Amino acid sequence: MQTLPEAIQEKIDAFIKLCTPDDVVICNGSRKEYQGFLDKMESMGVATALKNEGCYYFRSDPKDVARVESCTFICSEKKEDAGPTNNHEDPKAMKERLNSLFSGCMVGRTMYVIPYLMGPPQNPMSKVGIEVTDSMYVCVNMYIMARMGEIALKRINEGADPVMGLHSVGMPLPDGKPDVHWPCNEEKVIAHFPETREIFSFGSGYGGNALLGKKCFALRIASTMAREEGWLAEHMLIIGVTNPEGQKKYFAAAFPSQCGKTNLAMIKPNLPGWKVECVGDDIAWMQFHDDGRLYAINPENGFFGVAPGTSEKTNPYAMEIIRKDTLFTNVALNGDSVWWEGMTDTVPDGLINWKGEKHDKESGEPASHPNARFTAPLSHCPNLDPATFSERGVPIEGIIFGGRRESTIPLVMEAKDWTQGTFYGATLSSEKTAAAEGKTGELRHDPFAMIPFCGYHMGDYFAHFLSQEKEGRQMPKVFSVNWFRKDQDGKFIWPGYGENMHALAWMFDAIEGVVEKKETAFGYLPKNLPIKVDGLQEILSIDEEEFGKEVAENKEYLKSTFGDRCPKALLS
Ligand code: OXD
Ligand code: MN
Repeated sequence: MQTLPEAIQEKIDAFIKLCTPDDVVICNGSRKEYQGFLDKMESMGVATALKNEGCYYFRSDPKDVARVESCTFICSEKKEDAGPTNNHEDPKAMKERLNSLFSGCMVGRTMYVIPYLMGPPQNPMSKVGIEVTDSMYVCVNMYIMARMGEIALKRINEGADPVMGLHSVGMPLPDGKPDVHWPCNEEKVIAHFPETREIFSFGSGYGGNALLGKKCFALRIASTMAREEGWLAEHMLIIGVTNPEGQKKYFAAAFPSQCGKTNLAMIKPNLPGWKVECVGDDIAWMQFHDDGRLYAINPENGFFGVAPGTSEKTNPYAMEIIRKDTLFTNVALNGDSVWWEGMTDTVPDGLINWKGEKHDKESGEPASHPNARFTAPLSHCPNLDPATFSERGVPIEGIIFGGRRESTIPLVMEAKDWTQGTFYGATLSSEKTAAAEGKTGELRHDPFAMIPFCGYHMGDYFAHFLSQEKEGRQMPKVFSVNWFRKDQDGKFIWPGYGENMHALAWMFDAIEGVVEKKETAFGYLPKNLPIKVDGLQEILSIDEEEFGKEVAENKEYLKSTFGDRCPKALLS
């Protein structure tokens, strides 16, 4: 039996009193425990074992398939501290609502207490959390995505203060009522209390709504901790790039959801002599050290990647990662293996779609949900960077901002200074995708790709980012990229994937100061790249008039959205 420090036990006792589960289990995070959960779910018909070793298939309720931003709240004491881009609720009012929602919500279920560590065990930047949940699906996903059990308990017992999270699928089972394959509730609430560093999530069992270590802790709560403590919690991948001479530089890159972040994190370069290694594909915690350099860690221990579109062509490393020990959710079943749109050119016969029905190829409906996911261990990544779990983190020399834009934004450009770089981040925008609810295709402003994930006022966030520039610090160079420009016929101009290495190599050499650049008021652009692509010069240039208009519109957006809390330096 595991024990917890008294103060933490008291909080858990309060959760038990509120949720009234039939049973309580403190997870030890062992492989045996993990396998036990999977076996149990398999016997219940919730998980399907697949042909590949350690691989399982899950299907969610069709009403629970993505993050629910409309039900996600920042409950800061003052409304203005949540800012105009978050839903705000008064903490007392929200606690009342939560008390009523959570009251008796675990009747007939077991409560699992998951102590977990975000970040490499040896790294002082790592942080602990406790997720209390009634979902075994959450337990097995947390096992992969975080470091769960003893490792975190040890830190907690040594005095680390965990971020507390209470999660329930919101479907009690009174009087022996039978369970359903994916319990959830029509009413969903994902509430964050930045001042007390607590998370309450009700009604959804899916992804970022339910795996509280990820978006809720590592971004929303961590961003508020980072602001207070002077570091950065960012929606960024981390990669190490090595040039043919063997020099290495690390980059962090922010892209809105479903813009190819995982693919870039695992890029197999199509440029002789260059190597890219992956530290993380979604979240970076970064801090300047005494040597004046910015160091980053990946707080996660796994990949929660979007499956559709992943193939041998788009992401061969991901295809290798998911060959074993992987959980698949909402993909299509293909006999005893899985399939999704984009995996192969032709759709196999006999698929079972993500809703559990025979797939009708003629229907025009996809067989997998567009936000179907794989959950797989970081350690399976064939190009995992050797410093991923280091005590110090990795030194970041370049920060990249990229969106999905059909026009205007060039393939790659370099900001002239940190302020212009912060402007690139603050004005990031992208055409909408399926990771969150809403209409796809619309242009959405997504500063720093953090709109759904910043735990406080974005205007203050910009100021915090700007304030990182200090005497004695080696500021990373900042870049903007866009792989998604289209020609007049609506076809993508840039081949993308492995060829994105050309842009990475240019950025690497720009940091080294060994490239030829075109100077514009808005940043530096490559004169050329050693690749044959129709329309290359078009995407290596900006139309200064069109770009100037975009900049003016962006300033208007920043002013009208963030008002006085938008730093003046971004508006001048
Ligand atoms: C994600 C997202 O799930 O950004 O990583 O939506
Ligand atoms: Mn993400």
